[in-house]
Amino acid sequence: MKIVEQRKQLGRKIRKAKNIFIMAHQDLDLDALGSSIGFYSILEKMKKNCYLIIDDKKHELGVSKILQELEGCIAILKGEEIQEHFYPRMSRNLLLILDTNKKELVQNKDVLDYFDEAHRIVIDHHDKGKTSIPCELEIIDTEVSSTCEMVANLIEFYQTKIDPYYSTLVLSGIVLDTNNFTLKTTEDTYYTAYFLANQGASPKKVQYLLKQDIKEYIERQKLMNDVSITNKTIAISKGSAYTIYRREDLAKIADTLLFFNDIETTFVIGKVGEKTIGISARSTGGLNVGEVLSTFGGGGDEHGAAARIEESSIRKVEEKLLKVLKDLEGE
Ligand SMILES: [Mn+2]
Repeated sequence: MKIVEQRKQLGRKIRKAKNIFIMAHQDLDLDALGSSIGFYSILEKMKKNCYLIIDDKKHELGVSKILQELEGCIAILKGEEIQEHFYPRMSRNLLLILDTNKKELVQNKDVLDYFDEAHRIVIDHHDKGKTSIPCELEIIDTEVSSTCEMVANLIEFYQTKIDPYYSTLVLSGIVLDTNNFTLKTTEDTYYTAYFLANQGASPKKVQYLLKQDIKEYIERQKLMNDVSITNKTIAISKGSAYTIYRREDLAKIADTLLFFNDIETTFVIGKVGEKTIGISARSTGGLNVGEVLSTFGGGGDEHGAAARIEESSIRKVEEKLLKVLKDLEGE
């Protein structure tokens, strides 16, 4: 539990700060939002002025339910508003970056410039890459299921009394990122879920937050119409050449394909823009999908990875993927 090991440095920075801003990745999901709110409630108990920075224009279903329910309970700012209300770069401002460590993925890139390296903290469970945000303190634990699990460990360590509703939100991030405790789930993950349930988290409410839009679901399942199996264990699925999918749809189908017998690695290829192809990959181990997709300029780790390829086609990307897989096999 890296977050508990590094809690002293973290605590020191938090104690010195007066205004603390929490910013997660674009296209907030339940892990990004749940961990932000979990952290927010720790900071509130420490009597800090805290703010959530949200610039997303559209929210997924679960996130918009939460934001509606929380209306008026938490302080939310747009990135540009920081400048209006606070002196940027003031030494008592602190930025917490959650559930991502990459510059291009945060809610608002400009916000990074308002804080120098000593006043930025990254807390994340994704691998680092070329575009990782420089900061004095980073707590990155790729062994852990989710950022929510990290924040829950901190809540437990500090024995912060958190509202059952907030515990529910933190649990929802764990359920999302582990795909219902099927991926990256360790005994610690189950323990954390137990801890949160003990704090009043409601599994029923988590299921409500995870409910999906049926039309989007049906659209997304079409990504499974064209699946081929290579080397008995690798499933490669392709989207229609006429449909543009959301990145998270590719990821969700990559998760789903892992549910099938013998399948250990999955790749989902689909259009994510007019001429942009996305690939999302998952693996239960054996084949390092982060390594595979790095040949496409993507990033990730052995369990999950993604890449975007500009000016390409599904067919070209599939051909290259098959070649990369063949080369790896020969090694
Ligand atoms: Mn996450």
